[in-house]
Formats: sequence, C-alpha cells, structure tokens
Amino acid sequence: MRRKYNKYTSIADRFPFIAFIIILGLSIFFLFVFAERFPLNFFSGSQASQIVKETSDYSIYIISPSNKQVFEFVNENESVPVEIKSKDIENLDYKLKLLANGEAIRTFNSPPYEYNWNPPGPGEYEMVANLVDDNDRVIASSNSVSFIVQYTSQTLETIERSIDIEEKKKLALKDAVYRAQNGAPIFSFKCYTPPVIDGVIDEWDIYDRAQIANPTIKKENFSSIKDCSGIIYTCWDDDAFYFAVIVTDDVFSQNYTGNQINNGDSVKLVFDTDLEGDFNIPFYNSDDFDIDFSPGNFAGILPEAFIYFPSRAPVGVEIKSAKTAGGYIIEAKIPWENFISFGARDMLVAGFTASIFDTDNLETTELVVSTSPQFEIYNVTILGTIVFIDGGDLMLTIKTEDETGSGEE
Ligand SMILES: [Ca+2]
Ligand SMILES: [Ca+2]
Ligand SMILES: [Ca+2]
Repeated sequence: MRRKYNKYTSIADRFPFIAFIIILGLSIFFLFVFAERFPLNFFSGSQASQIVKETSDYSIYIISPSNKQVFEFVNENESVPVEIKSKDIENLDYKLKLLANGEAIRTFNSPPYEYNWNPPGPGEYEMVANLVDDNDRVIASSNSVSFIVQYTSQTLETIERSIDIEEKKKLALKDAVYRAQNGAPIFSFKCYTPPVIDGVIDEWDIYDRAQIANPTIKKENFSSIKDCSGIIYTCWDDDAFYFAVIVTDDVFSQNYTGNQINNGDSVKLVFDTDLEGDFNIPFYNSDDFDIDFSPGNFAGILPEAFIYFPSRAPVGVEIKSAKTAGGYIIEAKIPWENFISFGARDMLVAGFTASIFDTDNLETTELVVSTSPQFEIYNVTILGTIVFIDGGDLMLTIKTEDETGSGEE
C-alpha cells in the first residue's frame, strides 16, 4: 500500500498542482506591478477612476514653493511665490484650483499659474493644485509640496548691554514724551572713535541695528524683503550723527541728484528733534529734518545728501557708497550744525524713521520700506523713536569681554 501511495505522488502526478501555484504566483506578481503603475482606484472600476486614467497624461507641477522650503519672513506682508507648470490643460474646460492645507486659496481659469500667496500665519503648509471640472470634481492633481513659514522678529536687534546701560535705556524712556505706538525705539550709542566713512562697514557691529522692512508707501508693490529691505546702524558724538545702511534691492536705479534724489534708489532719514515742544503739530516744522541720501549710480553720479525739509544743501556731510551683489551700502556722517540748534546728548529721545525709497524700472518711487510700521513724508505723528545713549566706549567694553572670554578657556 505504502509503495503504491508513493508512486501515486510522483512528480508527474503533482504537475497540475505545481502549474496552479506558478500561475497564482505570476498573477500576484503582475497585480503588484500594475498597482504600482496605476492609482489604486483604477482597480475599483468606478467612473471617476476611469477619468483619472484617461487624463493621467496631464502633468501639473508646482515648481515654487519647492518641497521642504523654509520661508523666513520678517513681517506679515510677505508672500510665498507660487508657480505651477503644466502640460496640455490650457485648452480644456477645466480650472486649476490651488489648495493650502486643504483650503482653496486661488482658482486659475487660464495660465500663467502664478500667485503671490500671503500666508495667514507661521506654520507648516501643504500645497496642491487640482484640475477640476464645473462640478468641482478632481480630474487630476499636481505634486504635493510642503513648506514652512517662519517669522523672525529681527525688526530690532538690541545688543544686551551692561546693567548700567540697560538701566539707562529704561530710565531715558521712563519720563520721555514719545510715541510708543510707533514701534520699538532704536537705541543710538555715542561713539568714542568715529566710524571711518569709507563705504566699508566693519566697525559697525558694536552698535544696535534696526531692520528697514515695513512697507509704508505704495505698499501694494511689496512682495518680499528680497525686493527691497535693509539694516541701519547709527551712532553719534558731539560733532555729528553717523549711520550705515545695508540695502537689499534687486534692481538698482538712481539717475537723480539734489532735491530729486528720492525719485531714485535712496535712503531717507527723518528726525523730529523736539518731541515734547510741539507734540500736537502733525506736519514738519522748524524742529523737523527730512534728509535724503543717494548712493549715486556707481557710473558718474556721485553719492550725495540733500536736506529735503527744510529744502537746502547740507554742510559738511561725508558720504560713501558701495555696490554689493544684492544692493548697496551707504555710510555717512551728518554734522549737527545741519540741525540748527539740535545736537544729541545722553538720554535724549527724539522722533526718527529711516526709509528706503525703491525705484526699479519706473521713473519714480515704486515702494518705500521703513523702520517704523508707518511712514509718510510731512507727517511726524507716525515717526518711530530714537534714544541717544552714552554707554561709555563700547569698543573697550567689547574688547574687555573678549579678553575675559579667551582667558576663561
Ligand atoms: Ca566705515
Ligand atoms: Ca516736533
Ligand atoms: Ca531699486
């Protein structure tokens, strides 16, 4: 019996069973290959999935923002540039619907599929563009990109000073009449060695810096701080006010001189030197000074300053500029005699706003960004605040700290 049973289960006898296993194996293999190539719902046989199959030739691709991109914004006016490339969808009766975190933010009826999207706040966003029909049914989808929006509060970079200086800063503001609602005050320190006005700004990092990035005039033209923004350093002594500005400006244009400077790329400083005396007078008067600084055009037109209000050429101004890869630098000294009877002194609080006037392709100003949240010419009520502090020789303080630091190592 046993031998007979062995004979019955020989290879030849098992063949149908082995063939069945091989066919089953191949079927599973091909099923996986197809599942990889086609969307899962292709196999469900529903009508919607048939449409997806038929339109899988449309390629919709979000090229900006890129996946995992991090946007570091300094204010809420900045936007994420969205750009979508597509193939063969232009002549269809479909619309392209852009979604961020599942919410529709823009519907395009035709190309170009470009949009500057102003995000509602910081966070991680997922963006996808869907090709939809009149019934809002999704015909095809783009790649999905996720990106991060962050806001860095670099509006002011106040260097942490000694206890004595920090105390002075508080004290200066405590009893001062100033417009606290116009942004955080800028602290300007006395210099014991005046900066060298040469367009090289190595010596400025011991002073506080302020960001010039709030769009204030023609702000509808603002999209990103890469278009136009800057950083200003200031200091003072008994002779003069000094500043250095690093401007980011993608298109440089300055063809003007004298009282026309602010039609081209330039920097404007406005001072309200007596805040308390005429606090309720909104327009410029005898204690207010509006000064324009031009970097020149690096091709014949020299850097210069002009007092826009009260309109006149300044005296004794030293100014140097330098062209940089992303914009330009201005470094300047303005003697106090230009401010008639005003000169900075320790703990004095004044109105102050620094602005960058940006002209790119037109004949006149296209955008103004400022240190204060608001700015307009001839209006002193929206100026920010500057606090003049004598904190001793900061160069000495920094050096001492360095030496202590290296000694401890
Ligand atoms: Ca210098
Ligand atoms: Ca005033
Ligand atoms: Ca420009």
